[in-house]
Amino acid sequence: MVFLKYPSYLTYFFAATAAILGVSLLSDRLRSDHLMAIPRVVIDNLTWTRAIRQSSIDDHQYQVQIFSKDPLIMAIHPFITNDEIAHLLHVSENNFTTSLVYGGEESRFDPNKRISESAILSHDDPVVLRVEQRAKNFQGWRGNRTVIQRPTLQRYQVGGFFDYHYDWEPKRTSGNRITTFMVYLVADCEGGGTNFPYLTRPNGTEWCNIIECTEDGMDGFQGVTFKPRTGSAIFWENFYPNGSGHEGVYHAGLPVKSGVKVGLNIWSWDFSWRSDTAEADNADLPVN
Ligand SMILES: O=C(O)CCC(=O)C(=O)O
Repeated sequence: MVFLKYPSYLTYFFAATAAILGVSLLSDRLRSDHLMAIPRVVIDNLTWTRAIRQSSIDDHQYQVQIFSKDPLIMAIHPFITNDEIAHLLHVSENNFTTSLVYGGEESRFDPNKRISESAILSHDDPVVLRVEQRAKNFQGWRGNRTVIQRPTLQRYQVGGFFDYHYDWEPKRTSGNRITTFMVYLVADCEGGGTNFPYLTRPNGTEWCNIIECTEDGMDGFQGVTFKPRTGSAIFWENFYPNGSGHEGVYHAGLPVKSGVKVGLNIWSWDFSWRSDTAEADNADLPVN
């Protein structure tokens, strides 16, 4: 009996040790799987195109405030750094041309609707890629059919403006501009705010560093006017979830009264978007 007892104690001892070791190894593995799973999921969510995978990690930090939930409008500061601004201005220096408006089939200069100069940026520039990546990361995963249009600089001198409009293309039935970043690169100006006439100005003074709060500042315009602030961005969604355009994001670039304003448009296109009446299910890819 005694002889038999020892192996049995030893068995208990080894079994208990193995169990403790096993549990601790398993919990280590679970812990490390868990730790590894989180960044993997997040990185996948943030990864969009091959170009983005190849570009460097963007560690730019910014603060975001939700200005409106319907339509979704957010203020981001600083969306872009001073060095990035200097670079974008430098590479665009000789590329500005008169801005056009799109009416029907053709684009034309119409001084009653828009006075500014535009310069389209290249997707190949590493700083442009980084800023595009930032814009994509901000929006999370929107599917394989969402791409960023080549970002465009808009330069407004005194008297420059852009009349009220929507950013989406009303004639399209599939594929459209679903979101907009209006980024202020140069804001050495009086006037030149971005006005949304159908939005309601919040009570209180909390937003007054971002929007015009005084009657003088509103200058007779209705709704909400975002003040140009160097480095900051306003982001908004152009459509309701059912695919119809959101009237709340009708907007204008108000006249610049003195100085210069340079904005940067970053538009995301979603080629899965369908209008209410669309039958087509294969949209063309973007032209640029
Ligand atoms: O300059 C602005 O404030 C608005 C510009 C704009 O609406 C546009 O470029 O589509």
